[in-house]
Amino acid sequence: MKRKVQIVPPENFENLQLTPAKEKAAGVPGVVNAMKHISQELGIWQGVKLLNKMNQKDGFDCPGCAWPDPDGKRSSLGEYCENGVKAIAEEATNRRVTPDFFKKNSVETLSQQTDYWIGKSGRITHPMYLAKGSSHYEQVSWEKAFDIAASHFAKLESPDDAVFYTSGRTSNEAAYMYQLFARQLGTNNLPDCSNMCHESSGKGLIETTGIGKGSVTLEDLHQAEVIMVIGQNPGTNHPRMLSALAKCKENGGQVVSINPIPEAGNNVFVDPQNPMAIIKGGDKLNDIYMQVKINGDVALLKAVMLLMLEKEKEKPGSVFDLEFINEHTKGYDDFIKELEQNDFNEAVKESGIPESQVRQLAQLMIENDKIIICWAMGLTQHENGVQNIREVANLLFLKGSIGKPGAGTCPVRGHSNVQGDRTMGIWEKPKEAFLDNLDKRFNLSTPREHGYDAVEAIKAMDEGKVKIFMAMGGNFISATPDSEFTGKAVQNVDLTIQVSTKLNRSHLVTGKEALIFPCVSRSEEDTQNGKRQFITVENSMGIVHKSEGKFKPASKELLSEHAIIAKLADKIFGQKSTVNWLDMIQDYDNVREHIEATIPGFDNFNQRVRKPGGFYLPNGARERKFNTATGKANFTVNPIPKRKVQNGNFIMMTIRTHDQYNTTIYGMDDRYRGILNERRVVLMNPEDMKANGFKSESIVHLKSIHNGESRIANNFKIVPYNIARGCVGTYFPETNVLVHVDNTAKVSNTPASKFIEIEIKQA
Ligand SMILES: Nc1nc2c(c(=O)[nH]1)N[C@H]1C(S)=C(S)[C@@H](COP(=O)(O)OP(=O)(O)OC[C@H]3O[C@@H](n4cnc5c(=O)[nH]c(N)nc54)[C@H](O)[C@@H]3O)O[C@H]1N2
Ligand SMILES: Nc1nc2c(c(=O)[nH]1)N[C@H]1C(S)=C(S)[C@@H](COP(=O)(O)OP(=O)(O)OC[C@H]3O[C@@H](n4cnc5c(=O)[nH]c(N)nc54)[C@H](O)[C@@H]3O)O[C@H]1N2
Ligand SMILES: [Mo]
Repeated sequence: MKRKVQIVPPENFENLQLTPAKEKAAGVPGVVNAMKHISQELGIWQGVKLLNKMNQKDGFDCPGCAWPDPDGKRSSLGEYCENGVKAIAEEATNRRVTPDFFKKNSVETLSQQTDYWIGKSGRITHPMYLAKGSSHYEQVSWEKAFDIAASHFAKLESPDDAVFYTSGRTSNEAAYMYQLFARQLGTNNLPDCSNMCHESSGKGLIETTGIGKGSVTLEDLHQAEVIMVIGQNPGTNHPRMLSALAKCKENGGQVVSINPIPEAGNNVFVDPQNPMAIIKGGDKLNDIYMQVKINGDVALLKAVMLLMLEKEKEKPGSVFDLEFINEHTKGYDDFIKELEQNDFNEAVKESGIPESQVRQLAQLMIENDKIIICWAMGLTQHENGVQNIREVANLLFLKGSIGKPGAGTCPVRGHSNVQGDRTMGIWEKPKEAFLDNLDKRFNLSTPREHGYDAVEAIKAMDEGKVKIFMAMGGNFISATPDSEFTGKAVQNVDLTIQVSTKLNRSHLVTGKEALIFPCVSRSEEDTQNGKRQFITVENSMGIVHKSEGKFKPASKELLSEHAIIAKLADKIFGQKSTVNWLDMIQDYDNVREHIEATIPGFDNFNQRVRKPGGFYLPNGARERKFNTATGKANFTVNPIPKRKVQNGNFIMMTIRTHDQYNTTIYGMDDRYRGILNERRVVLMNPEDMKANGFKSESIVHLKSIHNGESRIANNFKIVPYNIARGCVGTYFPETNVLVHVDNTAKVSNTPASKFIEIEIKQA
């Protein structure tokens, strides 16, 4: 019998409370809020002990974001932020999901709960199995769990009928083993959360700068004359970045924020680790705030570059870095030709920003040449996401603002090791040279055909092509677009396997059979072969460093991700395997030796990573060595996007609250935005409310339209907010049901989660 599980979270309201949006980020309220979370999850003393180990050189890496730690001295108060504390509290919680919990609750009843409730039920303690047609998970031994999985792998007609998803928390070592496992099996079906995140950055940057990562270091941010923060909310999602912005300002730099809403951290920042700053009331971080329309960024950059060009023409060499352009770039003439075809007034209008402000920004660009552009999902999750990034690169190239101190590209990564996972080969489109290295090292013949990315994997599941779906972390059901469609697609799969720390919707909306492999988290001790192991991660700036868990695992039954992969692989490939799987978990140094032998930049890995602070990976763009197809930094042509919505409809962006980590809901408040105790809200400009007859807290239903198909989500409350006209904001994952699976970025195939055309109807 088919289980009737709920794919989309319930559409009930909590109890909305509106307060004024905050101007200041962090500070005392941040500390208080963080402490509240930690004491709820694990008690105050245990919490403080835990915090002291976070982001110290001998401690563990914060599982929150990928922002780098300072290279030099670390604060004795601990290098953490409010949201890092929440991330750790969530993972170190005392609550447990035991076999008894699963006995009491069927998957159907659990699926009727909100994601918040599901997540708060706690850490999973034992391997669990959901048999075909069964309503409840049952406890199984690891042996049995691996047997069940292996029997499915043995039945596969083609290795491409299996898909291996990765979320970005997995360590370098586990990621390396996981991709090797998939490739030994014979598939490149390795979609990851990056497909939904910074894929557009990777694609845009590889083409233009030759490396799919940013070029700057933390020190560069401190030295920059201008930092532009476009499409990013650092106050909530990368709070430690605020310290870097504050340093830049201390050194005389200026910060520009470009966003449809004025986010708290961009305005005033109070460093919670600096008592003086708390007393003083904080630094104003933002010199210019520009309220761009959703997806008005290319238009804005064009308008700015037109003004720069005008000045440059008056006196060649006075604005552009002609030496850099001549020596290091290709495509300048074509780029300028297209730029000149744009009408300045048109571009200004498309951006939604007053002309005087556009001129102000252009002036900054004309007068300075140590410029850094930081961005995140506000640029990548658009149909033209890749073009957005390419246009950012164009602006930096004009100024020669790359590969020198205080200048360059800064895509601010999401998950704490998402960048490292890619370096380790978690990618559906691997490079030949890397596969050749694997073949040589392990005596394999790895597949060359590219695999599915996240959206393609959903479509393959929908078409019944996928027999096994395995996920190394993450919450595929709630994180992916088109929830109903995706949920149904996943239910076509024969077996889904989740390697997880905490319960989430992906354990409830499953394949016909399902396995849960519970694993050790990053803050916990990992002992193999009687010896304490450490793992390594790579942060947003390409620094590889070690991380060692300090706390007792949540349950004695947990295995590390590494052990899970090794044992499963050993079971499947057995005696004949040319890869010695069990050897790798004798000591993770052995995995690191394989990494060193197959991935450039990891020479003397085991020695170098033991040095406090770790080491930088090679980065061509940082040294003006552009490893692109042309061997130069490539200018590109990116016309202003023409995507329009029908009259009366709105453009919706789906964003994070201050109280969530992607699909993990820490709490019900979006404190900085002043929206408390409710997630089903629509942030709308008061003028738009008036024009449409909505009042504060009016109840509405949302209908999205894409290529003539619609999707519906009911019950949201209108919240008056300072947001660009014609644009609205809602929270994900609640509104993922509205993101059509075909609404993706060209080239990167990233869901356009920041551009959804919707109709809003009074309930
Ligand atoms: N606490 C916490 N930290 C996190 C996460 C979390 O959920 N919680 N998630 C992690 C992950 S995986 C990621 S990828 C990052 C995400 O970090 P962000 O990208 O900062 O996260 P979003 O909430 O998606 O915010 C996107 C921002 O872009 C703006 N925006 C939307 N559309 C546009 C546009 O068209 N143009 C411009 N200029 N701006 C636009 C929005 O108003 C919002 O401020 O954070 C990471 N860190
Ligand atoms: N509409 C909309 N959709 C989006 C986005 C958006 O802005 N709007 N953002 C997208 C982005 S940027 C991203 S990155 C994706 C995120 O997609 P995912 O990475 O798939 O989702 P998360 O919510 O981060 O995954 C959380 C789960 O990971 C598991 N987990 C946590 N720590 C560990 C660990 O150490 N090991 C293991 N094995 N498991 C662990 C827990 O079970 C937890 O429930 O979502 C995307 N979806
Ligand atoms: Mo992300």
